[in-house]
Amino acid sequence: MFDGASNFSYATDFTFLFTIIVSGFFLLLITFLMIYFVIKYNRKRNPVAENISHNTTLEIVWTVVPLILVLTMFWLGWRDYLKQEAVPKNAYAIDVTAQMWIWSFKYPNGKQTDTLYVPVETDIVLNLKSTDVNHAFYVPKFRIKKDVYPNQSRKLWFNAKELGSFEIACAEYCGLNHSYMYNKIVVMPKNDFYAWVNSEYKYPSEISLAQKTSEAIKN
Ligand SMILES: [Cu+2]
Repeated sequence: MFDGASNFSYATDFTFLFTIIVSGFFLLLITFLMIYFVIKYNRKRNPVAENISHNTTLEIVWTVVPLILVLTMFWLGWRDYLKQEAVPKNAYAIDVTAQMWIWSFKYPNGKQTDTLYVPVETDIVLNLKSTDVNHAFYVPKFRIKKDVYPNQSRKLWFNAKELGSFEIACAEYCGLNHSYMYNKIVVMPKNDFYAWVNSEYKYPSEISLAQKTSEAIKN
């Protein structure tokens, strides 16, 4: 948690943590109260049942407090959803095609690869398309995921904050070799990316990429 590598990761992790803390707190509280009441009001100690009608203060508290908490969860999710849907106008566009069972990526100049390369600290928009069934483009480390449908183009944007290589998965079971759709997204220094994308090479040299990435991290 809080080790994501995109502009969305912190907010997503925060929402997740908030939800877990609230849920954990109430799990403990309710379990504790349940056990406490079972012991306190057991038959040996209270042979005659009591008829308790109501307690207005308590009822207001247990209505208003959870209401505020769940509305906060909703608001956190909604706020981040809106940000994720608002694609920046001049984002760098890459076409992503999903098919059984491979991803392919096409850059604005027509270059095509089966690993996704992106420049660091740049708004990137992916135009997601499928040629056959439903898939889902998922980058766990970036906390982004979107379903990819046939006959529909959907947009997913992000800004990578860390250099390196991260996993892409298909998160929608799409057939026998669904697991083949594990892939990599490589975040490169900006200059290297543009030099590579405009070159004739299909793949950046792994060695120079690793060197430059480690140099960039040092600086
Ligand atoms: Cu798939």
